[in-house]
Amino acid sequence: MQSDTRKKLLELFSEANGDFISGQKISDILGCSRTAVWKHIEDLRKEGFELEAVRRLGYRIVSTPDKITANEIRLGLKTEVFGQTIYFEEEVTSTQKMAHQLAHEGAKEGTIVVAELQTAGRGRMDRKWFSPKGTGVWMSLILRPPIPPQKTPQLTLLTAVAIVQAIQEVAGLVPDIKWPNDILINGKKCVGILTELQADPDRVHSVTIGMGVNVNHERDQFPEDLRGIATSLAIEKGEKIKRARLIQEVLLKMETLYRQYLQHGFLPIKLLWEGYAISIGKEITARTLNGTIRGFARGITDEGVLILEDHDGTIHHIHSADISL
Ligand code: BT5
Repeated sequence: MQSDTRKKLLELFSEANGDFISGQKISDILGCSRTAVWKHIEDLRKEGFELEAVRRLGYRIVSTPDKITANEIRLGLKTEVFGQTIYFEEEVTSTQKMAHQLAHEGAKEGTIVVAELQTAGRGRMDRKWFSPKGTGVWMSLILRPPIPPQKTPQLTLLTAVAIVQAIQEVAGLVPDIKWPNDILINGKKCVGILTELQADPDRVHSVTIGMGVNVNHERDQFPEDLRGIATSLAIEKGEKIKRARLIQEVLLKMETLYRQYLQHGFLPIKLLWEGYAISIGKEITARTLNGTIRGFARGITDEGVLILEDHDGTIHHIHSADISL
C-alpha cells in the first residue's frame, strides 16, 4: 500500500474512533474501487491491525498493532534517568551482548537496549532464551551502582520486585517470584532475569540487567519444550497488553526501588521480595553446579543468597541454582 493511502486510511479510522466506516465511504475518500479497499484492509491486517468487517456496516478498527519504537517508549515515560537513553533495534543477537559493548564504551547509567527480536537471546549458564519477534519485552538496562561485586545478586531481586509491581499495575495480574530470577504466573514462567557484571574484585564498573517478559505470546507460539513450563501475560489475562506501556512501568518501578536501595540499603527491598516469593518456607530441591540439595528454604541473607536447611539440619548458602518445589 502506498504510504499516502495508508496515512489517509488510518486518519479515517482514527476520526471514526472505533465506529464502523462503510466500504463505499472509504472507496470515495481514497478514490479507489471497493476491491482495492478490501486489499488495503488486508494489508493493514498483515501489519498487525485488528479489523472487523461487517456486511452493510463496513470496517471497524478493533486494535492497533503493538509495536515498540524508541518514541513509543519515550512518550509518557515518567523516569528521570532509567530509559532516558534508548537503543532500539528490530533485530539483535542479544540485547545483553549489545548492552555489554555499550557499557564498555562508557554508556551512562539508565541506558536501555530493547529489541523486537533476539536471534540468540540467552539465559543463565548459556541457556537459550526464546525471544520471537513482536510478542515480548527483550530489554537490557545498564547500571553503575557504587556497590561491591558480591552485592550484585541483590539487584536481581530488586528487578524481580520491580517487574512484579509493573505487571500488577499494567496487567492486573499477581505473579510469584521463584528464587532467584524467575517470575511465575499460575506456576509457569513468564519472566526471566539475567544479571551480569563487569567488575574488578572490589569495584563494579557496570551491571547489565537483562529482562525477558513473555507478553503477547499465544500458547501455540511457544515451542513444544516450553509449552508446559512457560506462559505469557496475554495468556493469563485473556487480552493483549501494550508492551511499550509495560516497559515504561518497569523502568519507573526500577528507578524508584533503585533510589530507595542506594539510600536505605537492601532491607526494604528484601521485605518486598519476601512478600512475593513462593519458595520460602517450603521444601525445595536446589540443583547447583556442585550437586543437588533437598531441604527447607529458610529465607535469603542480606546479600540475596538463599538459605537452605537440609534434613540433617545443615545450613547451606546457595548462590546460584535452579529451584523446584
Ligand atoms: C533466565 O535464565 O531466565 C534469564 C532470561 C533472560 C532473558 C533476557 S531477554 C533480554 C536479555 N537479553 C538476553 O540475551 N537475555 C536477557 P534461566 O534461569 O537460565 O532460564 C532459562 C530457561 O528458561 C531455558 O533453559 C528454558 O527452559 C526456559 N525458557 C527459555 N525461553 C523462555 C521463555 N521465553 N519463557 C519461559 N521460559 C523460557
